[in-house]
Amino acid sequence: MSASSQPVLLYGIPFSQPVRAVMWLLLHKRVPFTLVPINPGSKSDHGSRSPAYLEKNPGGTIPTLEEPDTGFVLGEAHAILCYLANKHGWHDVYPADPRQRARVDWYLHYHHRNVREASIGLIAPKIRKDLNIPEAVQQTAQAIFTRALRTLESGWLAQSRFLAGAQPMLADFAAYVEIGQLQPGFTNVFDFTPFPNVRRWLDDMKQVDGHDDAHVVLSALGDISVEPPAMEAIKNANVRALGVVKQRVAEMAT
Ligand SMILES: N[C@@H](CCC(=O)N[C@@H](CS)C(=O)NCC(=O)O)C(=O)O
Repeated sequence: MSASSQPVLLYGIPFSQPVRAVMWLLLHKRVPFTLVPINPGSKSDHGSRSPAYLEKNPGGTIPTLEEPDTGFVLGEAHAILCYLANKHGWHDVYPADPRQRARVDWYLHYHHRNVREASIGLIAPKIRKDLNIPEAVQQTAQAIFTRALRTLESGWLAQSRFLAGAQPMLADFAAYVEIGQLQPGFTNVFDFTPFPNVRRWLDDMKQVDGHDDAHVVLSALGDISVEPPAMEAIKNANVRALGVVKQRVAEMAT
């Protein structure tokens, strides 16, 4: 960051999987940012469906990135990850070589309606009781997610250590925030026993710099497999995670 530039704004909350992917990349690369809390789905002033937020992101979802210096605003986590990597020239996570880069893009596109279904099938029913997600929708989402995980197990992660090669890239950040949240130690709502390659990859991803700080919200919330957490517990976990992010960003300046 140049002396005169202001930190980028990231709108969202740490419990959101796509917000976490962007947060993690920024922490990993030690880029200062301000996390502006926005409640997903809420029409209140600090909600993703408020008129002010919809002006920034017409889709009404978190995350959104804003550059105060340029006024540039961008939605969609994967577009944000790619933009940040392009802007900063982070070829280690988004290679310059077109074919290597395309392998990262391949996963980023595959993620939606496949791995991303974990949140609909396994997390939202416990965290967002207000959504009343029908049982049939939950089961379909769980089946789609499990099929996608089998694809990762026997394809992507059988061929390489990480999803797009020998080192963690944007594809891995995007996939881990969705898959990793289900592990024992976090929500513990999925049995990974039949997926040894995925388990190896999860362990490798835990070593990636910034992992622990980006996942404070999940370690604070803990196991939700037996009892769905109270709203207050989710709120407290988000508040604690916001505090840690603020602290880490403050440390970047020293
Ligand atoms: N494809 C979007 C999905 C974002 C998304 O689903 N965000 C959720 C929170 S995890 C949200 O904002 N939901 C609020 C709503 O849909 O009203 C991305 O990757 O950025």
